[in-house]
Amino acid sequence: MYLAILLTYLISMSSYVASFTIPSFDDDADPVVVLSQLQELAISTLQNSSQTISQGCSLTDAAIRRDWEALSREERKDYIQAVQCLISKEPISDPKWASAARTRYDDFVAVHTNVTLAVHNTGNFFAWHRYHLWAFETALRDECGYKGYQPYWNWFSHRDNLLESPIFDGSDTSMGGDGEFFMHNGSLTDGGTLWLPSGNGGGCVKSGPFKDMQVNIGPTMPDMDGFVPVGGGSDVYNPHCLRRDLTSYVTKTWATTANLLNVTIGASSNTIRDFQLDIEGDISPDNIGFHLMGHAAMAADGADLYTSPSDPVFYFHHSMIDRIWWLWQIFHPDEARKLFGTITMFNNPPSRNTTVDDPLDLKELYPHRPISDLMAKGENSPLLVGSMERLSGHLAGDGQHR
Ligand SMILES: [Cu+2]
Repeated sequence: MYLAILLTYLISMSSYVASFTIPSFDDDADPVVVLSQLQELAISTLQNSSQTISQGCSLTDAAIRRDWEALSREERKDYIQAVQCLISKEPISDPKWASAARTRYDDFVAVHTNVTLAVHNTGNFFAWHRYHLWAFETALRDECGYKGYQPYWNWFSHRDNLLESPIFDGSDTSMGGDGEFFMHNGSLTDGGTLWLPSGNGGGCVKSGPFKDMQVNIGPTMPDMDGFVPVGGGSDVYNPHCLRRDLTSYVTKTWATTANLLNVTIGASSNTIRDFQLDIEGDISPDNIGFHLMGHAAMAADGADLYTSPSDPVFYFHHSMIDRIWWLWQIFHPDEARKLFGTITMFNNPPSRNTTVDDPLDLKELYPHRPISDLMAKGENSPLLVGSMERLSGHLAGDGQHR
């Protein structure tokens, strides 16, 4: 994850500005191929920038987040086991703000739920989710013996049929399959302004390792028709089964080469403002943006603005969001450490702009770190200094498919 930081740090320390020629891409090309070409371009940009990193780390030392599809069966099982381990552990969050949390896994749902209005459509959106993701990954590693890093969901693979994705195929090396069929009339997403058709699920996940998963928090603000909110957030204990309605319509419509190119090197990529508005779906009424897209494709628990980390695929989705931010940062070094937005969701109520000194709030679960820590502003950043095992990047993106 911090490879992005390292890169921007590197660039800022030198008068050398990464230069590269952007090859021309075709909107009709396969988005999976285009994404791996963009990644190669990013890596070679990094390699050409410098060989060493000031904090004693180098490109070759950076930890690597990988595509779930590139993991072996054994690696997938190790990851699944680590998540199940977190689910089996006691929570450590304070019941004063997380009385509904019953497991260590729930701590991460509860904290997201608790700070939702301060971390979406705000200036800290990318950085807060980067920190939350790192915290979850660190818990898997430090508390559950996981040796790898958080895998990501490449939205462009199996975009036409999510049921075929190794993440969702319901096999024993998946993150569970679709929900059972539940009669409903689609979902109302994007703040209730856009109707999306139903998939074939909507009920409890009934296949794969998470088929018996109990969700304890939410729904607080679900999009799916017939999925009734309980009122309240991390203070309302509402044990229910994990529900999904895998909706390939969503990925088919928006996980396109044109949208990918637009946010990484195209018209929406030139400023942090446009990049962020595009990812969060606010730049064009025709495009819900990659962030909402991933959530809406899971639907049900995974699409709840507040409690979406209830679905473990949340972390796969946000790992991919983080990867796109990382790619964008490499291609736009002058914008890479800038922020766009205020400290309130959609600036409502009106508030000041976010600054890189603002703390990222994970309650008492992890230290409140300034945003600059996650963007390599400070040499004194505790996350950067000498913490090799904490570094994680996206170096070997796709690897071999097995
Ligand atoms: Cu979120």
